[in-house]
Amino acid sequence: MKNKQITLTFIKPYAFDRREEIFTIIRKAGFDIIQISEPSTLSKAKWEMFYAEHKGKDFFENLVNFMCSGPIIAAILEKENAIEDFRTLIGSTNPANAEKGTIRNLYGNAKMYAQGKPANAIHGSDSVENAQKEIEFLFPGFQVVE
Ligand code: 3AN
Repeated sequence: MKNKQITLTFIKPYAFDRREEIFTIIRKAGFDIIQISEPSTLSKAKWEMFYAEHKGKDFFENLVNFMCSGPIIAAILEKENAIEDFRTLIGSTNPANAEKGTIRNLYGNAKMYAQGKPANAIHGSDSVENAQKEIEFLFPGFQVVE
């Protein structure tokens, strides 16, 4: 039996208008979209909670201000080895360092990122624990079936 895994993604402000193209890339890479949210703009307080682990870092204020500046669309994705494979598909955090052809390379804005606006297009959970926490945060009540 294949070992399926789920991960959490969202398209960030600035890349939101390119969401259809981005979801096409995600599907072509073999991910099943098992839940997708309505577009929504979350409050600064919500983003402060989501990114609580970065509180106190120099980029934190820019990060939460940028994230509440426009809508996101979130999705739960399923695939074998989803977490690691999705991180590979999106590329490095800074679009300037994101490998050619990755989503952050194609849809991030390195200039804005360098100016402190983290326009790196997309989020992907970095561990099983964080995927579960993030899914509970953005899809409250979603049942994670082991
Ligand atoms: P990733 O999203 O690649 O897992 P994290 O979790 O380290 O990266 O950081 C969360 C978000 O915070 C990133 N997506 C990015 O928007 C922002 N960020 C992280 N590190 C920096 C940094 N050094 N300068 C500016 N923004 C950053």
